[in-house]
Amino acid sequence: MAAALVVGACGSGSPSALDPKGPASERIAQVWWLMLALAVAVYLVVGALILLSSRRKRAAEEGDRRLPLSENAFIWVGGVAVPTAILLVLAVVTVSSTAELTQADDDPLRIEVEGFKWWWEVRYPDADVVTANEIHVPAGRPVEIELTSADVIHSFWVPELAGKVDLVPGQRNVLRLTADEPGEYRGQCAEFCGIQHARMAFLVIADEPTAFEDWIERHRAPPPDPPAGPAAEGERIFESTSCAGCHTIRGTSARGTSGPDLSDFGSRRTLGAALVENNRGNLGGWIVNAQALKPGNLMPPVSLEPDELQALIAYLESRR
Ligand code: HEC
Ligand SMILES: [Cu+2]
Repeated sequence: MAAALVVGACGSGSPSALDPKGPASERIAQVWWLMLALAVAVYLVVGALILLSSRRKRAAEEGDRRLPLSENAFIWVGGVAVPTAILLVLAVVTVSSTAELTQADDDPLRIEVEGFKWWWEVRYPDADVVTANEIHVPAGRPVEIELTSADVIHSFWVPELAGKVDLVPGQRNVLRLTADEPGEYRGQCAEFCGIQHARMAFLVIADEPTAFEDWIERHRAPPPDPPAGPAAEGERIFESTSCAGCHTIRGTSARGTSGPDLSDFGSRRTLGAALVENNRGNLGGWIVNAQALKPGNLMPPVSLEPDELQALIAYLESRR
């Protein structure tokens, strides 16, 4: 019953570790199913023994003292041999699976992810590209993600692609994953890290390999020409107000590091660590008062004239 409920709850809507989309999660799902099968088998056998023992008692009262097994043998088999065998099988399977999951691949794509309260910085050290909250990877190619944290312990979890690995300040942990097919895979911080822990999500976006190369090239190309029209005014406002103190935009004087890099913000699908869709309405609402969408996050409300807000929106959406 409990097992049926768990399986039922896992099958719907939100990403499930039982719906693997890559070799690492596939392996984890296999171990999960094996554990479930063994647990169900033990449950059924114990249930059957309970029924049997209730019948046996009645038989004994009637003077029939035949036993299928001596009491000692029963304890040795049911209490020692069988549990040892089950635990041994699970130990071998989990240890060998863990070893397989941590095995280095040849020529992986290297990515660094740093956790912040409550968002993710994403760096491609070999291409000198920095972005946030959305991790582009080439489908079919192994990826090696080096994880660390700027503040407290976070945990990186993309259920459809891999297991969880913690991001620990001052330490570098490695997670290896491959996305078999192009697609969008939702990730989530899986270690309680403060008030907006639940809204510390992200996307892994697996692109066709050529589309991924294009994406990297676009991001490492020299910064675009200074924007024109309202976006130009937006850049001036961004650089001359508090925004630049917390955010970096490549090719401008904005070099802040306490908020996400916004160099490519216009090409992101989401806003606020995969909280809402990135569109003009949500962006305007976020800039004026990010606290309304994500209470307690570390971006303060900003007071702006309506035309300044429009200019900032035009500017950020122009950065792709
Ligand atoms: C005190 C530092 C600080 C200031 C000042 C600040 N921000 Fe932020 N900003 C942040 C932090 C921190 C986040 C991440 C919040 C989160 O998701 O938890 C953020 C997130 C954002 C995001 C969403 C990024 C994403 O990909 O999710 C945008 C857009 C943004 N800020 C724009 C601005 C603009 C425009 C200004 C100036 C009007 C500004 N910020 C001022 C700290 C700041
Ligand atoms: Cu977190």
